[in-house]
This record gives sequence, structure tokens and C-alpha cells, in this order.
Amino acid sequence: MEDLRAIVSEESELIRWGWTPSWESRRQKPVIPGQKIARVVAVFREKCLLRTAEGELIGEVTGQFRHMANEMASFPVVGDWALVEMAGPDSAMVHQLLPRKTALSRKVAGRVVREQMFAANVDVVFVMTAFDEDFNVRRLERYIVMARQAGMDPVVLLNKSDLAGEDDVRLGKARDVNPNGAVHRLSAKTGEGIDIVKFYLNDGKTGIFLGSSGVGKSTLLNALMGDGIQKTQPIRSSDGKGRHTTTTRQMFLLPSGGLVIDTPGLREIQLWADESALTETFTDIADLAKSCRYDDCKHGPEPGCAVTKAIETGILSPARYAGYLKLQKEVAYLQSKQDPSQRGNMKRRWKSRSILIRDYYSQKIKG
Ligand SMILES: Nc1nc2c(ncn2[C@@H]2O[C@H](COP(=O)(O)OP(=O)(O)O)[C@@H](O)[C@H]2O)c(=O)[nH]1
Ligand SMILES: [Mg+2]
Ligand SMILES: [Zn+2]
Repeated sequence: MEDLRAIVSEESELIRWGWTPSWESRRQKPVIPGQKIARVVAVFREKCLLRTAEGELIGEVTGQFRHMANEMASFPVVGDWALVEMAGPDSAMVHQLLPRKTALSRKVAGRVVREQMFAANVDVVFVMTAFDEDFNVRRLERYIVMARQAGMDPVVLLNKSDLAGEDDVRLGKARDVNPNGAVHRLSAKTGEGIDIVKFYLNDGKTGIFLGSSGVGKSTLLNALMGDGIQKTQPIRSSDGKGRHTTTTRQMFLLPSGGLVIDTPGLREIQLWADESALTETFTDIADLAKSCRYDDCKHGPEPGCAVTKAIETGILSPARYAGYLKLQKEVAYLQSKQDPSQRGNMKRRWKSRSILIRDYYSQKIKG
């Protein structure tokens, strides 16, 4: 009886951190005695911050984990579920990660063509911009491609609505570049739209904020956290020399339920994406292209080109089409630079997830 109660309370604590029964089946084997389930809530250099049912631990991968890991993407990222073993009162060894349901990736900075995964098991991607000089639909498109690559319908948040009139045209412009996703006005300052953000995160969902520095991600997090932020903010960790290390990405448990990963602004968004993510981002262009007379239409001066016609008649903005071509070139370049043995990796692994999420929200909104 005692044991059962312990198990149930362990389970309910993990549920707050995003555990669902579906993870049970992904665990493959029962947890071996002495191992616990933990969520990776932050990553810094060689260590990570873990959350188990009992509390926070500093984690490190085992030698065997390191040995078996064949690529950077195998190492823990924020959002991962891990099987860990206590190594001290506040520390644990990470033995294994549960297979990810989703992951967000970018290309590593610089010339190297390699994937950098930066978050896993995210349910909702919030792409954030603001009613200020950050607003740029071409940049929005890049973030949307990033979310689509992860198999998710991005939710665009247009922050600082207190600086804009009710009928500000930028809302419509954001909707135009996210044809199959949601766009909401928000003010982290006045609280407008905050409940919508909470709604997306109900039932212990994990969200992530993507967007340039200055758009208000941390302010929104603070608004969602209420007074709780003070308790979570300073990461309880040291780098071994007694110094405090700050982390770049961290997951927060909201008082209203649900989890949020705050990210520093990605100064330049280096995409790690394939053509299918582009097609899903630019559904308007993909739909037009279906009406071109020739299947292999290059959308130039060919007779019967629906894309050219749409640009001429003002249905499709030439800037959006140019932005699409630019991204297509970038994606083609990534493909061409891929190590042939790795090429399959570019293919999206998270496709089916998207449909599930979409159904979930459409049911929620209808019901
Ligand atoms: N007017 C207005 N300013 C905001 C709002 N949200 C954030 N800010 C301001 O924008 C600046 C950047 O916010 P911050 O949260 O640090 O952005 P981050 O870099 O995305 O985390 C700060 O000066 C905030 O006070 C908002 O809704 N309205
Ligand atoms: Mg910030
Ligand atoms: Zn055409």
C-alpha cells in the first residue's frame, strides 16, 4: 500500500513535468531497480539539470552513453526524458534517453553543415515577434519553417500589442505568412492574450518560445510565472569550480500548469530543413503551383503558369515568392553539402506528430 502510494505520487509529479502514459510504452523496458525517470530541464556544457519526482539533480552522461553516442544529436537536450541513476545526493548519471517524439534543430553556426538539436519533446512552438522594429515577415517565415521541420504547426505571437492600434495591418501580414497556423495578438506587459498562451499549454504540454532577442520572450515567461520566477531563476548549479554557470535554455513549470522553454534569441536563424517543411510553410504557393499548366513549370514566363499569374494579379506578393525561392536555394544547398551517409537524417522524423496536434486543437476548439 505504502509503495503504491509512492508510485502514484511519483507519477503525478512527473505528469506535472510533462509525462504522459504514452511515454510508458516508449520506455521499452521496465526501469531497472535504482534507476529513475527524469526530464532534462536545462543543458550547460557537459552537464545538465534534471527533474525527477523528488527534485532537481545535476546530471552527466555515463561513459557508456558517450561511447555509444554516434552524433551530437544523441546527447541530452532540454526537454528530453532520461533514465538516470543517483550518483550523489544532488547528482545523477544519465544512462539513456527515451526516443524523442519531436525535436527542434538548426544548422550549427558557421560554415559547417551539421545539425544542432536544441530542444526535444516540445508540443507547441510559439514563434514570437512584436509590433516594433523586429516585425519582419521574411524572418517569421524562417522560424515557421523551423517549426514545420519539427512537424508542428507554429503559433505566432505578435507581442507588444499595447504599442499597436486594434486594426494594425501587421496582424494580417503575419496571418498571410502562416496560412495553416494560428496568429495571436499579445502583450506581455498588459496581459492581453496571456490566457491564450496558457490554453495551448494545458494538460502539462511543453511549449517553446522562438524569436529574436528583444521581442519579449522573458517578459512573457515572467508574466506566466507570476511570483514563481524568483524561485526558479537562478540555476542551482556550479561548474565544478564553485562558480555559478548560467544556462542558455531552460524549462519552467508554470503555476497554471504546462511547461515553457525560454530560449535566447537566435541571432541568425540557420535552418536545418528539407523541401517538405518549405511546402508546408508555403501552402499558398504549393497550391497555386498545382494549377500551372505544366507539371514541371518553372514559374517563369511559361504559358499557363498560375504562380506568375497570381503575382501579376496581386494574389501572391512578389516578396513572398522571392523569399520562398531564397529559402528553397538554402535548403538545396544544405542537401548538397550533406554527407551522403547522413542524408537520410535530414528527412523529417516527426511528421505524424503534426497531425495529432492539429486534431487535438481542432477538437478542443470545437468542443
Ligand atoms: N511595450 C511593451 N514592451 C514589452 C512587452 N514585452 C516586453 N517588452 C519589453 O521589451 C524588451 C525586451 O523584452 P525581453 O523579455 O527581455 O525580450 P527577450 O529578449 O525576447 O527575452 C524589454 O524592455 C521589455 O520590457 C510588451 O508587451 N509591450
Ligand atoms: Mg530573454
Ligand atoms: Zn508555374
